[in-house]
Amino acid sequence: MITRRSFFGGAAAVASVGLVSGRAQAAAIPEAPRMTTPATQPPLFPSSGPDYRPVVTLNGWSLPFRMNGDWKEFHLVAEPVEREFAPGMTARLWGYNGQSPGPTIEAVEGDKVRVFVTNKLPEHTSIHWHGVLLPAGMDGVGGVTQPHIPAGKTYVYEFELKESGSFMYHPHSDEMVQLAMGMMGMFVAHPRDPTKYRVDRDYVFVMNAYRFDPGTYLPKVAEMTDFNLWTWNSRVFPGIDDMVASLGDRVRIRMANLSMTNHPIHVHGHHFSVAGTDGGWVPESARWPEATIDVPVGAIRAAEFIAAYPGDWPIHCHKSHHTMNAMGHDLRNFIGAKQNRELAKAISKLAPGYMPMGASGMGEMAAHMAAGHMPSPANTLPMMTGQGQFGPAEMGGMFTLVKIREGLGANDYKDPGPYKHPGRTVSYEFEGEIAEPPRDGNGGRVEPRAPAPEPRAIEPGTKTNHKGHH
Ligand SMILES: [Cu+2]
Repeated sequence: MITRRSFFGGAAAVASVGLVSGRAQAAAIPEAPRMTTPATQPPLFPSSGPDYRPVVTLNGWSLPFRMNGDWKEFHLVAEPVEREFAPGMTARLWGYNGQSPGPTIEAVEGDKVRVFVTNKLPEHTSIHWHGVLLPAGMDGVGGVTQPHIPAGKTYVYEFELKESGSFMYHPHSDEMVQLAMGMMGMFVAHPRDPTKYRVDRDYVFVMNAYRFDPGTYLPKVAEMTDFNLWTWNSRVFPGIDDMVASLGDRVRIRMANLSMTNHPIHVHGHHFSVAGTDGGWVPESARWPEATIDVPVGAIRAAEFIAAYPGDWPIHCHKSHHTMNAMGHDLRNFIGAKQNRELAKAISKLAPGYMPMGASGMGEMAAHMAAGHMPSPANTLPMMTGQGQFGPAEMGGMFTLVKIREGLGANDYKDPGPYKHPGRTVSYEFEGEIAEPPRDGNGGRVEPRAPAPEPRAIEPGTKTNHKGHH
């Protein structure tokens, strides 16, 4: 065993793989697998150690581990990555093992967890294990509980999981920049008893916000308030995969928030409740039904529900500008104004990012963009986009679908395609005679009102009756 002092003590101590092997066996450091696709990977069933139902990380993956004696060992590599937010836009971010966010780490209550963290960033970093109960020196606060991990070095975190739950990891070094660059991931601790808190589907994602100027690839890292891309696992609609469930499944969705504002997450067609937070499980008796669960900043809400009704049900942030992409957030309201399409084209050539709002709303603009009538800057997604089976979805940002179908296999996460609505169960156009609908109970006639009284000028210095004037 090497002591903490010698381990953290100097460059030589951590640079040498041989030194680590003193306590971590022959292959001193576990492999650090990388993921290069943003496609949702199948759940990673445990090949050793206690049994659990693994989570599905939306557009992400879980980090493989190895057992070393009774330690469960993982290897995270902090590094620059490329991340496709949705087809048509790729960002240059910082992340872990090839992606932003990093892979989900899954372990079991009671496990001894050892995480090697290699820093391939151009600056120092650290990892804080948000919500995990651990020794103070493993808390990952650069400068406070440990030295920052210098570029090029590898540090080790070791802790025994005292409890199961939903947690996160993220840097506690140059934090505003490193979060704005996409450095974050989920940490899931499964109950030791696999029958406890059992669900049939267990999804996880972490929410973040970015600020991209049109046509750029790097997020602005000093942004404090004016973010314009709202992401789940660094993806935006239509790039966020669906969450699939079989009719009757108990579904858990663990939603973490490392952006700088809250996200009220609304599910259609169902009621859900908070079964756990980053502080632990909520007792059954303390849960209440919701159709919208607010996820505060720096928090996790593990929502649970029974997939009781078949269909394609939206789940999305209820802040309407969070279900839009970056393009054109500076729009003026031109509803009711006539605009010339040629003029719009000319202006947008001079001012990249200029996007006139439609005279009758923005739906018309989305259609123009889709038809190629409107130029859009490189690497920039339309503000409203996506296609449903009945037409344009006119969404973006934090939006996807929960797809519930009868009789899916227990581990079938494939997109089942658009929902086939049975019989006459889709809203339809009324084709009968339409009489003028009565208004104000007088058949639609607007009675002239009494004229408003003439405003009277008040001479300066005139005393008024207003009380409470100081
Ligand atoms: Cu939101």
